[in-house]
Amino acid sequence: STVAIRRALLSVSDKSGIVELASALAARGVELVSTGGTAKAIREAGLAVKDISELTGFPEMMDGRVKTLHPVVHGGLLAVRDDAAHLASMQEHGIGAIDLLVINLYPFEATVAKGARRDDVVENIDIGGPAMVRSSAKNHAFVTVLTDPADYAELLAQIDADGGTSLAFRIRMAAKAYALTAAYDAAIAGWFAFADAYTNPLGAEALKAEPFPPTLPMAFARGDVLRYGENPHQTAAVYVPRMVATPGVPQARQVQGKELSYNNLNDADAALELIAEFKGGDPAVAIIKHANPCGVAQAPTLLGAWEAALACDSVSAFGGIVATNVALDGPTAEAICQIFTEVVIAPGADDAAIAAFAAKKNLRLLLVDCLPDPARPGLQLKTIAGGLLVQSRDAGIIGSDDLRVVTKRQPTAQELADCLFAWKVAKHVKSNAIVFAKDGTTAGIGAGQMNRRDSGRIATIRAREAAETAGWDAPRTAGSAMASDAFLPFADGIDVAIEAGASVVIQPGGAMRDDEVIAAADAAGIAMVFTGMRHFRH
Ligand code: 93A
Repeated sequence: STVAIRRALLSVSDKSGIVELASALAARGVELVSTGGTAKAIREAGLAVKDISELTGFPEMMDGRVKTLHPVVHGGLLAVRDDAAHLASMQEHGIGAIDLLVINLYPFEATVAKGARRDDVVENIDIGGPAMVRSSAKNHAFVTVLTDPADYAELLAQIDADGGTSLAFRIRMAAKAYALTAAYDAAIAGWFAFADAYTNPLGAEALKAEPFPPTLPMAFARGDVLRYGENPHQTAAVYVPRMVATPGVPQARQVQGKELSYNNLNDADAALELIAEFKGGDPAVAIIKHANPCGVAQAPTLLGAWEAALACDSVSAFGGIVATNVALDGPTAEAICQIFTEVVIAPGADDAAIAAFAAKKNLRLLLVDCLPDPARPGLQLKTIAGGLLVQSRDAGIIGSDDLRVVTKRQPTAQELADCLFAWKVAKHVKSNAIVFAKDGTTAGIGAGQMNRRDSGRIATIRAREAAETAGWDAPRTAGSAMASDAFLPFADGIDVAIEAGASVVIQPGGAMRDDEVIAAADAAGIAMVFTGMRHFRH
């Protein structure tokens, strides 16, 4: 199964090591054929090389778009060497066998990465290269294809040892070749679906017409392999888009601390997405446990926001994930270090903050360049038995203009502010979600229950315990806003708000019994606003 190399086609964009390889091949009696730039480099080194145009009888044309797309090239790569009919065709059409293809493709990803113009990116989509890679790899019984300079030395070693390449080597190189073309096309598809659509007016226009790109799974590449998954008996890895449109936790810089676990990544993402809702606003802190917030607060200072967020539920905050919407400062970092924290993620940290965290060796400190845009488009994936669910991410944002007051009593400006705060948090709480908030601080959060009343009860209990711990006269739910992530189906949904002492309710509305729910609120003197938008999160 050893195949001797008599003629080689060299066509590389990355020319590292190519002159050395060409000279080693020439020294072993191999005839060299090459495309424009590669031929030039080899010729300049004083070696004999035939131009591809001499083989094809056509000039390299159309800015190089058509150089190797010709039967004399693909016939030479694809012909089955022991098939009489194939040999007859070669004879008839003057096609010579090509035994070795040395190639690498136009640098598509590098061109995107350097922020090139759209037409430059498009020009860097290699067509002839992948075609030759696939032809050679298909015909690996006879042809060797090298797509990586790291394999040049092994090729020469095989030729020197056995006079040619082994089938095992050719199969290994063929597998690598198809992995390359698959990844290459995935990157192109990913660029069209993600990067181009979000960075280019042209691409954005196209996305509007096709708002749901189907080109998605191959757009991801495996990143880090994790120690284990959600539990130690599960294996796990992070996959990152080949074209990153929105940097997130996988792109964050880890300043210190242990390796990130699967749960760390998941929780840090929940923290980052929640705190991004407060991008550009007053300093805010979110403390996350098991992907749910246990305390969120916004205050004039970051330290104030931390203290308020912690006071919401200091029991659950133990071992939590903390996110801030502004750069960390020394006093806040020192305060965070007072309790056991798994991960801190922030858009920057000053020297004093970095120094404070350094004392906590295990704490993972992650810094991002900027917070993601909560309104950005994007896709969410979830596997189910036998399939994959894909949906656009929940980018819905409610402002005061979107609210419809449905009760006799109009909410005050402060109540409306509390409503919007509670609503932002509720969007990031697993359903069923009930969130009480007052003065820019969550008062009680109830998450993930199978009925809304239980979530309300839990939120109330949390608020009562927080008051006991802090020594407040009353739970913060008194005079608070209550947010419900989905509509209150029955009038008794208001009971929880009444019992907690809430003065205003924010909810989507749209239930069959809305009239009864509104009447119950009116009877209790509670103001209520409808958002017209639901935020289920499962
Ligand atoms: O524009 S192409 O898609 N058309 C072709 O026919 C073709 N043949 C080889 N690009 C083509 N190539 C690529 O040119 C190779 O994949 C390689 O990356 C590059 C080498 O060109 P040069 O030798 O001129 O530097």
